[in-house]
Amino acid sequence: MKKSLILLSCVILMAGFAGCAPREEVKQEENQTPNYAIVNDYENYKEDVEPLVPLNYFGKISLNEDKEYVTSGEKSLKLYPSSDPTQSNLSAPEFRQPLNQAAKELDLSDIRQVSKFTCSVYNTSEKDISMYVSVDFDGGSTFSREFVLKNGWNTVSYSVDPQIIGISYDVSACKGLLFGFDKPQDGEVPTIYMDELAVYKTQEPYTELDLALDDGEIISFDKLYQEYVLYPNTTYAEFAPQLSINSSAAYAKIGYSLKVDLVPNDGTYPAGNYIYTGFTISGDYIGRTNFKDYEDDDIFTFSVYNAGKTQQRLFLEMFTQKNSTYYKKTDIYVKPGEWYTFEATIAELNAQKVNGIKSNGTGDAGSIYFSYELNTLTEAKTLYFDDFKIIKAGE
Ligand SMILES: [Ca+2]
Repeated sequence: MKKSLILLSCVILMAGFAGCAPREEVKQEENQTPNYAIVNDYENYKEDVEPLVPLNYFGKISLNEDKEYVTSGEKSLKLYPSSDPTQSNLSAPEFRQPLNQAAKELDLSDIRQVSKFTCSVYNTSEKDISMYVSVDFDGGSTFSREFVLKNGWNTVSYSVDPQIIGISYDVSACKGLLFGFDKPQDGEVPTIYMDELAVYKTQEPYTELDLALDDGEIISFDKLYQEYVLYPNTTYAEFAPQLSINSSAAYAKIGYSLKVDLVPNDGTYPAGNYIYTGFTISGDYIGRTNFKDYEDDDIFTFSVYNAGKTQQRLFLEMFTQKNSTYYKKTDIYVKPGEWYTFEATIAELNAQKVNGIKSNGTGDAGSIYFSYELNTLTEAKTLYFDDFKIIKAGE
């Protein structure tokens, strides 16, 4: 579960983690507001536990009746995130708590007014364990945030910023909350209890975030929200590239740039076995730039710097909003210590045939994916990307 936690450093999305804060006081204050709702009190197997979706061979999820592990009502949720030790390549165990719960006629999937989710979690282990929380949508999930659970009861408070999430996802249709745990170490599986999952809302009307791009800008990494539209490929979770924003002018074209730390293959993947990983600039975000409005002669450009010791080959793939590839370039070779600047006219981007059909890809421009061979990457390497923009013809 290494979904680039680096990106969480920004205060906008930071969680408040109350540890063992005085829960009773908080409840009395906020329970009375109309903006509080119980998502799940884990009281009834059929309605409260059965709809949960275990992922990555989670382990066991059941209903607990032992009062010692209940903070509200009569029962709570019992979790045993054993994963499946025979499936070594699996991501860490997690489960999804749906927000649209048909059995209870409770639909909380519109999170536009949500300010935070809270729950009580009991860790039976003497050791601290980590729980990872994120919100899940049709197009993927947000970066997970880590909560360290002490032995005994913990209050978890997971703040969300729908405006920021709304740049990349449809915040009116959230599939649910994802709760994840590390894979068990040395066969030690902690038993965890969860109760009283609640949501707090605001009365603030929801407005989409003003993207306010500069003329021709696709992404410059200079605006605070832009770090939230980048996603590492987590297929090979331990080797996912680490994304962060660089503020050193030495590695930027203008302002800030995107820093991508490539995590080398430590021998886990054999050299001849071609596998790729990389990162994405969100399609929802690209769709909200002016990409589609440019003319055939206008030039799309970006720059990438290789701070490593050896040349780095990159693959660029551009997708439509419907996720079909319209442009692919597989021979981007970035020399060490140099900037490589990509340039192609809009016409060139749209000239390739996809499934035999010449596309108008930029007219429906979606995500942009950069990838590289993981199997042959033996050196930790840092790349910097910057200044994705359109230069109008003749300028
Ligand atoms: Ca309960």
